[in-house]
Amino acid sequence: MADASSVNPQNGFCSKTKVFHSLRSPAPLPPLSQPLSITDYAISFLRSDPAFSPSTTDFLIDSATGHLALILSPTSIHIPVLYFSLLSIGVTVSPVNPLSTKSELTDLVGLSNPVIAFATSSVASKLPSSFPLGTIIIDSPQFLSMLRNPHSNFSSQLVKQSDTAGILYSSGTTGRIKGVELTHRNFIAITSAAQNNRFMKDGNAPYEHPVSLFPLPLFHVFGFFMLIRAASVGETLVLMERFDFENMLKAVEKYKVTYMPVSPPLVVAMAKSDLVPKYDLSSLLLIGCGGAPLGKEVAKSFSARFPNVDVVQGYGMTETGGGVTGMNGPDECEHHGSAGRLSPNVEAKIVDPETGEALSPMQQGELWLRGPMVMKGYVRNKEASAATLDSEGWLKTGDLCYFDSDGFLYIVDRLKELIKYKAYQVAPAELERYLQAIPEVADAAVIPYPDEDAGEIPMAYIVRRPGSKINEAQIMEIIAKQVSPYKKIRKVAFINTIPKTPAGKILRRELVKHALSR
Ligand code: AYL
Repeated sequence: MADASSVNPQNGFCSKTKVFHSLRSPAPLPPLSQPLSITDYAISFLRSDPAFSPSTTDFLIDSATGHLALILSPTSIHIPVLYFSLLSIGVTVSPVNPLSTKSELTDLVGLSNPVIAFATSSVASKLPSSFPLGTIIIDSPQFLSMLRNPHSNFSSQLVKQSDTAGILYSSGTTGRIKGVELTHRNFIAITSAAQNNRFMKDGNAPYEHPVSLFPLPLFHVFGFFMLIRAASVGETLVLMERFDFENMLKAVEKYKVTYMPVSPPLVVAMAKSDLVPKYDLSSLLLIGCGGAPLGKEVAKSFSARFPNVDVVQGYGMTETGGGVTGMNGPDECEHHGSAGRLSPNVEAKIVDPETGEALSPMQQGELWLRGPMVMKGYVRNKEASAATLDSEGWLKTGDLCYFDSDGFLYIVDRLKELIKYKAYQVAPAELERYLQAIPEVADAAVIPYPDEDAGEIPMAYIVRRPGSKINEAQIMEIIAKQVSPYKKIRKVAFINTIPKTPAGKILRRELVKHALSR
């Protein structure tokens, strides 16, 4: 920790240590030795509501505590209760995209080793059948009776903050998908940092009747974090089972929604769509946008259409359990291109990727983060964990960034191998594996290609085997059958050789340049 007096009060930069600190006072955290689940930490507001009693049967407490539950379900009103219940009895929660294919699910199950699965009847058949405690169907009487059993004698004193609370999935900076291990302490820390960050343009006044609407899925870190945050600040939550833009507008009007956490394509749609003027959206006060870059021009055209709605960006990663910047002062709404200021308890460094040297404000380098919200590591993957977390606890984000002289973070580019289709992660290495398995393909590489609606789409460069006439549509169709819809390859180009380093690493930047110059 830097000596507080050496930290610049304007931008949080400590010139001695080259570390950036939050300008806000540290958020208080409970002593680490106190047994505490994220449920008990977050839901004090809900506990005072007599209608709410998260519970599970004693069967689960005896047999699943300390183990992992896989959850495969579209958003439903049962999901928050299920997450909070399982977390309260020390079951690790691992939510998965319900659109995943069978082979993707087999990979994930192999990674995280669940003892039980919870799934809706519409998707359960995609799961392997081999869970020791079976599969519980969420839309069944059995599940509902579990939720209605309020008399569990489990002692929440048994959950330690250092226990694993969630395993979410990310491809990290390189390679294929990994299980991100997040502890109760990680979620307590990210929640405590977010608890006091509501603000309005004219000061720090909290909203009188906060209502938030999630158009985002609850299996992704953004939704998971926003759910815990909303519970912990006592917001009314409006959830959407299936995203539909017009239904979302209707819900804002009907429930007088004040706040929406969204990803960039939704800000684009709100700024442009002809449906917007049909609805009374005057309750909206704040849009929090994160997960992928939001263009400055998009933010400006949104603000022109909604002059009374603040737009702030937040930056975060699965590996930090939620957002580590954003909503840390009213002036963030005036800095459209920035991802906001650091939240309490987060430290940051900007590191020269070549020399490893820590840099000053206005200099670009890789963003490194440290704080109690940073993941424990990638589950059963020591190599990737060691490459991402250094011995001093710094998380290497793989994002090229800088801080300006007022402490605002700017995300310039991605150094890591990651495509963001909307806010979803697509790992090039995973698609390359599928492409290389096609007999007519000699070699392949996948890169991000810019797209107005999605931000980026996965594009494949293919080297055909001699004599092969396989075409763009055939390649796209073969892959579409094997992956979740957001991972589909949406553009293909043919090339004679894939450019590589002498060590065999794909030179993706060269391919991106090539794609853009076509
Ligand atoms: P993951 N601007 C630009 N890129 C961003 C931003 C942003 N505001 N936020 C995230 N990214 C990119 O694990 C960046 O490359 O989590 C980062 O390394 O799917 C990567 O997305 C992480 O992708 C919030 C705000 C949660 C954000 C999030 C994280 C969602 C994405 C809660 O309040």
